[in-house]
Amino acid sequence: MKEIVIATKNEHKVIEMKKMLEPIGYQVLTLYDFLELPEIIEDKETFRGNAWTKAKTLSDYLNKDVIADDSGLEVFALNNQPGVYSARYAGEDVTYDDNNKLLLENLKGVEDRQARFVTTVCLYRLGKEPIYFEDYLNGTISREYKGSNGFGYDPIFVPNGDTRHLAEYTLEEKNIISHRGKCVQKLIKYLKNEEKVV
Ligand code: ITT
Repeated sequence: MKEIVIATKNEHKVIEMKKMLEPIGYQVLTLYDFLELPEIIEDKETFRGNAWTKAKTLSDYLNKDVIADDSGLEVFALNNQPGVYSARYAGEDVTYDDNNKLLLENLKGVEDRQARFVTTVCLYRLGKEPIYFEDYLNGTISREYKGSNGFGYDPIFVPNGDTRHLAEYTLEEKNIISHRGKCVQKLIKYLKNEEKVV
């Protein structure tokens, strides 16, 4: 069985990835499986740069293959902000609600509320070139909050073609259309095809 490390402590991501990778022959390890980990500074200006930094730092330290992802929200009228700063838009150690409030404040009086979520996954394997997968979820930023599922900007994000806010979706519904869900599907498809070739 091939070992692969998922660079996250997010329980939801762990369960989802295990479910997809184990059936195709991977033993999935997570950051919970290691007592000591290096400090990872996500200081790049792109999602790809941050996903690579996370994956490379861990792979070098653990001497194992690693899958890392980075995600965020790009608002077109705000020059694609908050982007890579999505988690700390309102500052360090802030809540999701602080970030949402600031975003709505910055969009006051703005008519064009188009935005997209982005996920980039980096597959970093020892002795191989890193491979990247990217996907998006397009939508608009609402003026009011709705729903209590999900996390982050979900209560103020309305996917294109729907009137429901993302925080009103069940996890299963969100995974089918989401930037992260689709990106992970691309990764799995790639690994499955590779299996067939080898
Ligand atoms: P990791 O430890 O896995 O890096 P993180 O909180 O940094 O967790 P991400 O890199 O996936 O998570 O996302 C960065 C921020 O972008 C996150 O804190 C949210 O504010 C926002 N975000 C990302 N995906 C989102 C989603 O599906 N729904 C709402 N907000 C999201």
